[in-house]
Amino acid sequence: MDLNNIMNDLVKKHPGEDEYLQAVREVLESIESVVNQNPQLETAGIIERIVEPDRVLTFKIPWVDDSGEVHVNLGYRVQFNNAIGPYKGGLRFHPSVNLSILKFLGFEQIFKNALTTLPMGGGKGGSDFNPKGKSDTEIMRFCQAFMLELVKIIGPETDVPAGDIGVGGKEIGYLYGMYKKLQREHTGVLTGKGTGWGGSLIRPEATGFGTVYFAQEMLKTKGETFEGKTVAVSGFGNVAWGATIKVNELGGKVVTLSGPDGFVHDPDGISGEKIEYMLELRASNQDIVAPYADEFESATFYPNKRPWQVEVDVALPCATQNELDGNDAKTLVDNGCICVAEGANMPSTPEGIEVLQKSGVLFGPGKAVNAGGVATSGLEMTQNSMKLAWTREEVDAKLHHIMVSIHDACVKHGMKDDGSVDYVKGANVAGFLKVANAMLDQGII
Ligand code: NDP
Ligand code: 2IT
Repeated sequence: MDLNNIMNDLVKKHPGEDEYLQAVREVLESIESVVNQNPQLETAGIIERIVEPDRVLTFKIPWVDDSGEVHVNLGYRVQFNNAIGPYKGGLRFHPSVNLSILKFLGFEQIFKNALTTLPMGGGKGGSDFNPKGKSDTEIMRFCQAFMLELVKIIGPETDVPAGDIGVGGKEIGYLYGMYKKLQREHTGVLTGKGTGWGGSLIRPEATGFGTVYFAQEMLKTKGETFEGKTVAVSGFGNVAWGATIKVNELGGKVVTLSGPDGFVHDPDGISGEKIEYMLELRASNQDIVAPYADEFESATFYPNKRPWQVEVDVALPCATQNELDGNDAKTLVDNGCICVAEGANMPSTPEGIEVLQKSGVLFGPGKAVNAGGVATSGLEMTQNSMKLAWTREEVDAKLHHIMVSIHDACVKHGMKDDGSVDYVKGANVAGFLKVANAMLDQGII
């Protein structure tokens, strides 16, 4: 089967949707041999059906700011694939949000969710609303206005949104409040809820913890651990925070954080009160990481630069898509980096991935590495259904187990003749096979 034809058709149908096309291309390149070995996939049109979302809801969100001015933002929910469970995936509030970005994220989410071993389909949503500088009441009114539309297509057995960039516990609370009022029911329709009203313990930490658990397994394949390793983290949000905590616990030293304004280098390591300060920085809604270097004199701020120029053993990109390119990858390799594990979604460009893989650096793609966030969302859904709450230790043990099993799946499907592991291929093939087999069983729908 010629996957190039499918890709070319998609490029014609969706011109300019670069991030979406980038994500599809990477998966199709990885699964080519599996598709050729399984002709029933072609007969059932699996590839043509899996690359298009089931449906996309777009809507406008009018809201009023504190000074009485009216604003109109765009809102979206992409319901991509529900072959193995209800649509599941986060909401992103960021000015850069557009359909291409949400389709790329929704597409990745299908395979990521399949890897978790839990019954969740793929979806994503969000808005071009910019939370930067907004007051709490403005964020509340915006979330309420957003839910007035989103409510029409979500439900605990249909589609279960969660957080992503710009959407954390606070926003989930406001969204949930409006859903509950409109539907007159208290159900697990969103994950990442407050732990006093249905949220799972460990969910805030889960993506970062899972990222480091996965990287730990990658390092193990080379007889290495985090003990004594220097680590570059990008971003300073939810994922960066969780990853920094766990690297510290495992004896490693995080020496960088970054924001859209540049990065900070703290050679003394980001631990203790400095990790607490990350939460303050994030809550300030100011969109900049620079104040860290004013607060802690061991740190230096580098405006408009990325953290990949710092000499480290391990790099954990935890900010956003396409933040680590071919040149960054080359610098990391030249500086002796042995492992890059993606806490963010698609942070490395295709050129970046190629440089890392060709240089023998352990490279873990986001859909495997950062699956701990949505996996713990799945555990939150389970607890909500059972009307039970598990302890921190129980959830953490399940998260750890899931990350090890995702690593095993990547090794199983990505092992190369020379004994090294192509984690990109492993993750794509394992995730794809699970969803494709479910689609085969369920007929042409
Ligand atoms: P947050 O909003 O908590 O943090 C995002 C971080 O990235 C912030 O520090 C943000 O700064 C920074 N950032 C945004 N744009 C840029 C940029 N262009 N350059 C450098 N830094 C930037 O989001 P999350 O931590 O939740 O998400 C981070 C990544 O992890 C995203 O790719 C997301 O899709 C992915 N992810 C998140 C999961 C979750 O459970 N939250 C699960 C799996 C993946 P600022 O806000 O100041 O712009
Ligand atoms: O990209 C992701 O996996 C997330 N933002 C988390 C999604 C979720 O439903 O928990």
